Amino acid sequence: MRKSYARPGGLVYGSDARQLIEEGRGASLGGLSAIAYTLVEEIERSGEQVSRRFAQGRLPRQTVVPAFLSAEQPLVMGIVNVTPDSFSDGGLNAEAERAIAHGLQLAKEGADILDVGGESTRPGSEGVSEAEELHRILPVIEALAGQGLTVSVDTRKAKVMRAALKAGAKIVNDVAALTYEPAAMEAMAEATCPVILMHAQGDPKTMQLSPHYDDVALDVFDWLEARIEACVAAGIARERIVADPGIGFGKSFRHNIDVLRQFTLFHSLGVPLLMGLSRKGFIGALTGEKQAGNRVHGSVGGAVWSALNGAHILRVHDVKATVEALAVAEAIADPDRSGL
Ligand code: 9MG
Repeated sequence: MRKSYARPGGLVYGSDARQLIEEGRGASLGGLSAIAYTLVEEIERSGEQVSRRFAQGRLPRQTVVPAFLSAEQPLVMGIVNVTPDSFSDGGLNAEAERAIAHGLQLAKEGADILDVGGESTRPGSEGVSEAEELHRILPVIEALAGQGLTVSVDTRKAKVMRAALKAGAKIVNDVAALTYEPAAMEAMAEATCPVILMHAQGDPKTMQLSPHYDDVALDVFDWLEARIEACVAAGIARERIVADPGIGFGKSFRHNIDVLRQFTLFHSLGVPLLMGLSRKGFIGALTGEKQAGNRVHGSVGGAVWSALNGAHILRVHDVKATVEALAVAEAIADPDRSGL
């Protein structure tokens, strides 16, 4: 089967981008006001053959940035894991107390969204029961949302989605893109909140054993496109959907690099994009840092790359470092706007 794709290129930033967009000589990347694309890589795939050439052109579908995001700069989503710690004394939900304090600290550092999750999705990890997941996350969501903070819930399960929304979460982040159980799609069709659909090949327990793609960026694109269409058909408005290529989820080192290098391709989906690469294994492979906690600098480098390629949300552990790095990149691109 023959299929065409379009990957924006020739990117221009800041005041130059605004001018090109205004004059119609460039188009807004992902609906963002400070990034313009001036070229499109036309990609044709037929069986195993892929041809590529840059040309003047526009994407078939323009992303409209919904009100919960910003058309000016990416939002920073801080990661709040509520998973057991071997040092915990087993006291009255000590994990929740620690997670709440951590979430408040990330908000202080500039996180726009706090992503609360109670089930590890790291490679090789086992799932947890619905009851355990709820026990872990509900007090944390209630406390953080109660402080007026925007909370997303990181879960694959319908019952957890519903309970989290009731407890004050405003966004659902699903690493299984509503495929874990049919009820997840039903829960989201009944809700009105934004939903993040992430690509994964396989499940967390086995996904890194032997990931395979014909062409990783195009295969992930096709999969996300099909998921978006399935969600729209099920009654989830396109305006509620954010797509995420799922770095580290059933992808080798080289797959991750290829997805990141061609990240602008995903703007052709016509929905906002999330990038999550913080502290992941491929950053460790590139920097030589075996301990995830030592991967801050490499992660910030990847976050800035993603921002410059039009990510609407960056999911990160290290909020302060990311916010500061983005401020530098934004000021260089647009000094007049940053009040310099
Ligand atoms: C929960 N989680 C872990 N990694 C993630 C990523 O890259 N994206 C999203 N959306 N969620 C993630």
